[in-house]
Amino acid sequence: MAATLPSTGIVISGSGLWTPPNVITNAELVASYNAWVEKYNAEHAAEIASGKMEEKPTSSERFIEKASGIKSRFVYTREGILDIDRMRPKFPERKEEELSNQAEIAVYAAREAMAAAGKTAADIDAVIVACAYTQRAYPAIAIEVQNELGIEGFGFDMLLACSAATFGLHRACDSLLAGSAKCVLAVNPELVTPQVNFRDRDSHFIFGDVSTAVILERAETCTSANSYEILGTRALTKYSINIRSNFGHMSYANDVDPFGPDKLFHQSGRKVFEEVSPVAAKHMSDHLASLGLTPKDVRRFWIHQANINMNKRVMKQLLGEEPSEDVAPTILDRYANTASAGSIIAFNLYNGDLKKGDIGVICSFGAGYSVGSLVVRRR
Ligand code: CO8
Repeated sequence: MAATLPSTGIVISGSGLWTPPNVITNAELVASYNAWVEKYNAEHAAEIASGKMEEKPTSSERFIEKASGIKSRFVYTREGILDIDRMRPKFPERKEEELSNQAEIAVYAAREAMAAAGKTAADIDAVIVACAYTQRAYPAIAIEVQNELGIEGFGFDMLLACSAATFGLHRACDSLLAGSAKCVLAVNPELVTPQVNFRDRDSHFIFGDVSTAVILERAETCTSANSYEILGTRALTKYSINIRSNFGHMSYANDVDPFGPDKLFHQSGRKVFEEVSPVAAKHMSDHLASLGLTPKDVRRFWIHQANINMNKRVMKQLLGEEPSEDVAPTILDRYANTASAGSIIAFNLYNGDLKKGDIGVICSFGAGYSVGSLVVRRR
């Protein structure tokens, strides 16, 4: 490790996590999927027998756990997801005067992060809502969150799929460095189950809902007993159509089914696995080197949580060996893939034991493709 490390002078002074109260296990998900497949195949028995249609294969708990490491996921609501005549969550539409579902979960995590950082609304002057989807186009969810918390200043939404949270932290850090904000609340209300195709065998098991939040400020204003100095941030994007959702405002004018399968999450999972893993490992290695650090100098990696095998591969490429849970904790077994929030959940749950001077890396990777990292040091 270099004797003197560079620093941005910006700190993470607190984080928050809202975990939904509802769980769906792999067994429940597979039972529902397979019941739907059985019904589908029975309804199309004649076309399948004549070769006009292919029989749909069943899903399996064994495959899901082996291929992804996911055992269960938290969901905002279970209602509708396992019902084979619906297979999507049921969210009663709220009145325009009511708090939106996404702002509601953003506020839960935000309040926890503010308490951890010892901040009140009066201390904060910027809100970034960074996540894979926002439930409406405008007004920005961030402005609703700002209003609900009583924060003066400005707020905006930012979409970048799996890297939204880290890129949101980058924007927060840049705003603090530029002096356009003095204390930023960056929130990730990942309400993703409405975009999961629960009738797609390849991806019906991948996602869960969650909300995370982080407070960033200048070191001079930080009073938190548990804070992390940001040594540097690094971002990379490279266009790929291998993870995609075509849902958007153009659907109304496209004369297509606005709820068709391509409007939901879909991916070529194997290609993503092969293409993104080496990029993520190189990204972290290059980022650390630019700061005078090596992967071995890092006490803990809080990395994106999409797939256990992918995480192991990225970390093995980086460290030359598989990391222990202590070095790179896993949360996806119980949370599944929570879009951009995975690395922040890991940070929230597993940072309290680090000692002054310990180095950590927060890193996300996924759709875009995109990779975002922050190298931090415990204060
Ligand atoms: N049950 C049983 N068998 C199955 C199932 C299933 N459910 N699904 C597939 N199989 C079979 C296949 O048919 C195939 O059979 P065969 O060998 O006979 O052809 C076999 O299993 C192997 O299939 P795959 O090669 O596809 O399986 P993998 O080992 O690659 O595992 C994964 C599939 C788990 C999807 C894996 O490829 C993966 O996780 N890849 C990484 C993808 C990733 O991380 N993507 C990130 C996406 S998230 C993101 O960027 C944020 C987007 C915004 C959030 C959206 C929220 C809705």
